[in-house]
Amino acid sequence: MERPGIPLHRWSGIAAVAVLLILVGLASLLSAPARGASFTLYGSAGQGWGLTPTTIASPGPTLVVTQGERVDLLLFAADGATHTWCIDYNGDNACSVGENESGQFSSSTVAMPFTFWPTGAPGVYNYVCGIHGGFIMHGPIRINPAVKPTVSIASPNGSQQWTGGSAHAVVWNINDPNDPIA
Ligand SMILES: [Cu+2]
Repeated sequence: MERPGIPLHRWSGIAAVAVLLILVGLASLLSAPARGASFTLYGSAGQGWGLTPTTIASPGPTLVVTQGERVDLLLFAADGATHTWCIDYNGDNACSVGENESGQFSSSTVAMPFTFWPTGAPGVYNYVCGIHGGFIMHGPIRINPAVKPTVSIASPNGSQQWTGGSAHAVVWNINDPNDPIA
């Protein structure tokens, strides 16, 4: 459409600048490091779980994660025995299919990394060992519901008349309670 005082070809240039700025903004968001929960856990068949090898207890430490958000575990076997780690969604003191179970780990010095996305409904469960069960090797894990991030455009607000040949900032505010961004 033609606007008084601003030739049509200028609008395409303005649009290009605006699109460029938006793309730059998106790129900086997408390249931000993935955020989520990460824990280091030491398991022991006779003692339970701990965040360090000297703080192993039963129950183990409370873990808090968010539904659908990435969780990174570093798993050690403090007693050198073979263990797995899972979330006991069905409460049977064992690891079943669909319970976010790790692979086996048995080293007290070399961590086995395990990344997963909690599949269960928000709530409090026990994490347990798939080999020794959850009678000693258990601890609480809380899955919080995911909260959708919000974004709003602060500028332009619809009343600006931009001309070509100069840069204009496209400003937005983003809020993500699960992954706060400074
Ligand atoms: Cu075990």
